Amino acid sequence: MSSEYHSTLIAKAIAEYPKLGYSILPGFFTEEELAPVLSTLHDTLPGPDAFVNGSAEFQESHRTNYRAGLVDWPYPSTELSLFAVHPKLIELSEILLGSPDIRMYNGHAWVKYAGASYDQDHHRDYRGHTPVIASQDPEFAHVQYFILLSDVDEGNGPPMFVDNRLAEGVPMHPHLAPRDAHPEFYEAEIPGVGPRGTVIAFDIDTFHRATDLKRDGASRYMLLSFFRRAEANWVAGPGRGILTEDAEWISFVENASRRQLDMLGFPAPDHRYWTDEIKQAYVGRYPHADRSWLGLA
Ligand SMILES: O=C(O)CCC(=O)C(=O)O
Ligand SMILES: [Fe+2]
Repeated sequence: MSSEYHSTLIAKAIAEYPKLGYSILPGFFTEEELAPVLSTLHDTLPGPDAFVNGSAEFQESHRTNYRAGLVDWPYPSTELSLFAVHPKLIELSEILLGSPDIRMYNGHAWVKYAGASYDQDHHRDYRGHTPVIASQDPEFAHVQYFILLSDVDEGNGPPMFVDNRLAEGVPMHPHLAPRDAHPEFYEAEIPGVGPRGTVIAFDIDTFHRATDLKRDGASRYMLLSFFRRAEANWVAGPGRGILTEDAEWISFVENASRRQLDMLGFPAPDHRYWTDEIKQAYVGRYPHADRSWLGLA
């Protein structure tokens, strides 16, 4: 986190994000940091040739459902689950949300293939994040990340972003900005391209859209991770959530740092919640988890 290049990316995000509503950070994650994630990626998502070589049924599911390649956090790969709350993302979120008191509230891993159709109108994403309306008050801020796990260029479906200053005064509802209503968004849109390891941070009120993968045989791998201010607890994705007994969840907890557990809302180590009885039961529930922060050996 201390490299000079990383510091320039943080400075870029601080300068751009409040103004544009998004910031594209190429090479945010190094090849070294990506390696364990890429080597286990296909435990969670099918491979790049899965569509081309896939059964008629596989192809049909991807053609008719644009989310067919989407898997909700926590993932079969623990490396990937932990990556969703990578210390560098936590650090960036603290900066962009303006507080250390934050949560990771949902995430997805998503593969897309040329041949399926993904093209969207510009939209804001809050409907999938809260049953109410996203607030633009900084105290209740969200930040969304698209983390590119494959190189993305104009040929493999870059997401497009609209400078938030163009959307000033546009009410939060309805969430869609169709082409005939807002042609200026489509004329000025910026593609979210970059080499794998690129992180795109964007705000909950930022208009953006998906595009088709135009190059034959192309695929695109992306991780989505969403953070919010802790107090904005009306925000939570409709994904699998954290109330799960699945092996994916248990493995995540048992391998996460204490700071990563903070992101999921685990009470702080010194919180009065932690009675001796609760500590013992917690250790029973997660037998392989670090317990040193509970004062237990
Ligand atoms: O996958 C993408 O490029 C963007 C998808 C998106 O914005 C959405 O489905 O809401
Ligand atoms: Fe979206």
